[in-house]
Amino acid sequence: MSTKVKDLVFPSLSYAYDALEPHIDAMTMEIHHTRHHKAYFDNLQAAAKDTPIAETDFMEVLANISKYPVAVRNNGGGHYNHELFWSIMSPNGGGQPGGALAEAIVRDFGSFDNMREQFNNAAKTRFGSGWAWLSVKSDKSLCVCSSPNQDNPLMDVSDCKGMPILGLDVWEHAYYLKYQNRRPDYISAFWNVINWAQVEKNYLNCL
Ligand code: MN3
Repeated sequence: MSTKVKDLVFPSLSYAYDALEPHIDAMTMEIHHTRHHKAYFDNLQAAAKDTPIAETDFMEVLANISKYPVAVRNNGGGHYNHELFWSIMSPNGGGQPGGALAEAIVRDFGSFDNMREQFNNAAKTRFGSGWAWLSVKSDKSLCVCSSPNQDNPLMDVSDCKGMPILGLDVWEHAYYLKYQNRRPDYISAFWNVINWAQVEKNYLNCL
């Protein structure tokens, strides 16, 4: 699916701001969506306005991000990453994936627990602000990595290129109100709200 930058839409959430309580609190969700994500979206549109970027496919922009201004890298990444993040969480989340994704996780990590441990380590050890990812590489294998700031594995600047199917925001704005400096507690809580049905859909779209 291709969407020009100017045709991107700021997404609404498919659940209420308090729906992920107690794991992610309502105030964090509301501020994160309506202020942080909205600012990335608006700033991306402002950077693209009246330039050829507005008419360019958003995925093409991300794939060639080194050729674009830093405002497009930060805000384009910010928009993409948050839209994915909202979609892979659910008040009915948690547990473990099934089907083809479960099989691929065992194939590539040995077990679900090994994958979770690698993901948690990537999220905990990302210094400063960034994201942890579960991605599908070009050879269709799964990999875990992290990226700084609003970068992601779609970008040509990434050292772990792939199609992200699960992402965790580890910027302090994602957890500070409830967890303060306890990033590991926030990372643990995240596993209770992962929407595995959506992650599996994302995985199948990569095959
Ligand atoms: Mn964020």
